[in-house]
Amino acid sequence: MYVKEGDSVSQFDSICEVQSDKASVTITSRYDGIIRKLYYNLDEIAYVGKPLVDIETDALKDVASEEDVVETPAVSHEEHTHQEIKGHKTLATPAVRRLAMENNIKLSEVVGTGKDNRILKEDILNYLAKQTGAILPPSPKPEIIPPLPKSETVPAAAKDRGTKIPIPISKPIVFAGKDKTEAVTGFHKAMVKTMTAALKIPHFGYCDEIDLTQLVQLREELKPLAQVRGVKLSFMPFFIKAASLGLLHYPILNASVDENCQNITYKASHNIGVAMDTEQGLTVPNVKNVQVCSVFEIASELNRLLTLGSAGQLGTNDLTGGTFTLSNIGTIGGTYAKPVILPPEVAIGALGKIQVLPRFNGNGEVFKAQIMNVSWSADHRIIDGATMARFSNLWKSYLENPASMLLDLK
Ligand code: CAO
Repeated sequence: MYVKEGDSVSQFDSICEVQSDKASVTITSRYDGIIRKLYYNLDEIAYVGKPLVDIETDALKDVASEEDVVETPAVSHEEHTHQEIKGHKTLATPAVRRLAMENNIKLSEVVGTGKDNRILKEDILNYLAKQTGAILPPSPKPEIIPPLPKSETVPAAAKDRGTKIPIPISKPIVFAGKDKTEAVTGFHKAMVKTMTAALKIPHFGYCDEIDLTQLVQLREELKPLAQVRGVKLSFMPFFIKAASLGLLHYPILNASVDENCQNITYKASHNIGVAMDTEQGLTVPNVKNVQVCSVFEIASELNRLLTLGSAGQLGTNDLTGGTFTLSNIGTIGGTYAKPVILPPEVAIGALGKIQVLPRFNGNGEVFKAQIMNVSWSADHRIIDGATMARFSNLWKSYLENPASMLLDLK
């Protein structure tokens, strides 16, 4: 809530933040005036179409009584509004305008790539990246790029990833002897809806371990190159691209079924969802059209989604249309998981923590291997175990021999 009763507001001033089960949206004032009534307290549930706030406008003050106030209704979607700048109208959503405002960007200087030249979040982020690099991680100067590591039996990159995972130091939460009840809202509400629907799906589980020794080394080599181009390269882009290459052979895993399981729709796009742990809770934005993206492009898009996710600013487009999901719980910890399908999708994979473990090489010698476990869940009504296993084998082969991906990259 950005205002209280009695406050003066101008057009486009932020009034409050509304979190739906899909996205977080800033509601702005359509009028210049004085806030006369707030219909909700912080954290209360606002109803679509019902008034959110009464604003007494200057025009009404002159000619009308106290009751003549303008109601700003709650909206369930991103509200599209016009902004008059330097004599021409700029189309942008309140969330986009807020992003621009927070970064001191004049909307009139940004080229909108949306419908009717509407300025999208992407346009602001691209503008920022071009102007200042403020949203993307800062690029290190070329001279500090370390030389590529030499090939060794044990990769230079090999290190116990387990020790790298930060343990957050948070205060214990104490309820002082009294129970606390609160409404389930926002992303949690979305989780209730999706997971209740998922319960109807008979899940088939399949797990395996992946030797990422070569990939860990490769990423270590590519990370500084990506950094020079302003992008943080984690393991996810490789996991995502390998999944897409696998889906090309097993399209049934990138499909959806209708409610009564009468029809299967094979999706043309590989819109791969990434489970993201944010301050607002679990959310799953997706990287669109992975089948035509390079690993670098996926990394860049993931950076954008992570930036927006941590700011609670993911838009509806980023959060809808997913066709397959990966959940990298290993960034937090754990070896195995039991992922739950996100309907209408039919498959999901959970990735465990990469650990240094002893394994045997082809000569029977023990070496330090970088091991990660994967746990798949698939809709057993339409996907059989053998298909899931074959897909997993293919995904695993790309990641265990990352050079083999080159053969299939377009
Ligand atoms: N094991 C060990 N380390 C890992 C790892 C794994 N499985 N996956 C990534 N890492 C490393 C990264 O490489 C990175 O290391 P560097 O700083 O050396 O590059 C570090 O962990 C942090 O990664 P990141 O979080 O910045 O980026 P990411 O792309 O690897 O992960 C995301 C992004 C969204 C998957 C992650 O932030 C996240 O939210 N994970 C939790 C997902 C979750 O909650 N799943 C459960 C859903 S069901 O409730």
